[in-house]
Amino acid sequence: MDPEAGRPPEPLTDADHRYLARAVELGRRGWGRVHPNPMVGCVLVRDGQVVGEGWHREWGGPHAEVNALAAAGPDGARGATAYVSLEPCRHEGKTPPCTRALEAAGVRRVVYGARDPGRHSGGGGEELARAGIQVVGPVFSEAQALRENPGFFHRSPARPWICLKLALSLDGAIAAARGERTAVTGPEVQVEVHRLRAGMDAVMVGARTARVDDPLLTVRLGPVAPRVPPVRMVVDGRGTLPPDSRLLDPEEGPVHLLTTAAAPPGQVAALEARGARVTVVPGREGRVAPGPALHVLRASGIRTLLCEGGGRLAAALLEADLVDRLHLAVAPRFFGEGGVPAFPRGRGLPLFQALPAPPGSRAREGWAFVEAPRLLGSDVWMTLERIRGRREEEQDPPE
Ligand code: AOF
Ligand code: ZN
Repeated sequence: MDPEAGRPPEPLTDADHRYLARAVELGRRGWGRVHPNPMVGCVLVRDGQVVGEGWHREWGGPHAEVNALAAAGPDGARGATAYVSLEPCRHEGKTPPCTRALEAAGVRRVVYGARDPGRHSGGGGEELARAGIQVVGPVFSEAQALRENPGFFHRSPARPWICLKLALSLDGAIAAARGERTAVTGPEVQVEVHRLRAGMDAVMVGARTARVDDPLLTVRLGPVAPRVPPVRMVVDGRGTLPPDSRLLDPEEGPVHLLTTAAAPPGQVAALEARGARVTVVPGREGRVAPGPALHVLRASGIRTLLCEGGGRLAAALLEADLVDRLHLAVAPRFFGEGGVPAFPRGRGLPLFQALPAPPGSRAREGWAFVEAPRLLGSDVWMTLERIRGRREEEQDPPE
C-alpha cells in the first residue's frame, strides 16, 4: 500500500498540466479511426522523464494506457505517473481493463482529464484509488471533455453535435456570383476539411450547394482514411437534386436526402432509382424544418454532423441556434457586388452581436475562439464554439 494513499491529492503543477495536454494531443491521432469511441492519449513520466507514450489507435484495439505501457517496456513504468486524457476504464470490454494494466505495471499516480461516463467502463478512478494509487481527476470540465470528444460526450437525444464550416471572402461572400462554383479558399483548407470529415458521422450540404458545386462529400484528401466513412447527406426540401449529380455516383455508396412532402413524387422516385435514400421530414413551403430533421438524424444513430453550407442552410442552423462548433475559413479575396453573401440580409448574424471571446477566456454565453486562428496556405482558419448558458445544458438528459 502506498503510504501517500488516502491523503488529499497535491495540486497539479505546470508540468502535470503539460503532460496532460500532451496526452490530449496524442489522443487526437485517433481522429477518424476510433469513433464513436473516444480519442484517448497517455503519457508515462518517471523522475521527470517521459518513459512511454501511447494512444488509442484503432476502434476495438488496445487502449492508450496499454500502448504507453508497452512503449515503456517491462518494468519501465514502475513508480511512474500516468497522464491519461480519459479516466482509465475498469471494464472488460474488447480489451482488458486499463485499471488492472496500470496497477500491474506499478504505476504510482494517475492524473486523468475527462470522467468516463460509461456505466461499465467508468469509475476506474475510484478503483485505482482503492488499490492504493494516487488519483487526480477529473481535471477537465464537462465542456472541455465535450470539446475533445464530441461524439462520445454529446448526450442530447434531440440532435447530433453540429459543426458548421463556411469558406468566406473578406467581404463575407461564399461565391463570386450566384449559381457559380467558386473555390473561395485554397488547397490547404480543402485538406483540413477532408481531415475533419474523416472523424464525423455525417457530412451535409444544402440542395443549392449540391447543384452548383456538384461535390462528392467523400474523404479523398488529407492524412486520415476514415474507419467508417461519413454518411453523405443533402437537405433538399423539394427534391431538386439533379439525377446526374456526382453525389449519386453509385461507386461512392448511397447519398441520404432529407426532403419534405413538397417534393414531386416523380422526382423522388427518379432519385431513389439512382440509389438515393430519401427521408421525408417535416417542413414548410418546401423547406426542411431543421429541428425535426436533426432529431430524425440523431435517432438514426448520427451523433456528429459536419455541415458544409451553403449559405441558406448555414443561416437556418445558426438562426435556430443549432451550431456547436463553427469553422470560418476566410480567404484574402474580395468578390464585390455580385458576391453571394454568406449571411444574406444579416441572417444568422444576431448570434454574433457580441464579440467572440478570445482563446482561454471563460465566457458563459456567446461564441468563443477555442483555438487561436491559424494560417492555412493564404487563408485564415478560425474555430469558434457556442457557449450556452447552464440552463440549456441541463435540458439535455443523458441517454
Ligand atoms: C481507456 N483508455 O484508451 C480508451 C477508453 O470496447 P472497448 O473495450 O475498446 O472499450 C471502449 C470504452 O472504453 C469506451 O466506450 C470508453 O468508455 C473507454 N475508452 N478507456 O481507459 C482508452 N479508448
Ligand atoms: Zn481502457
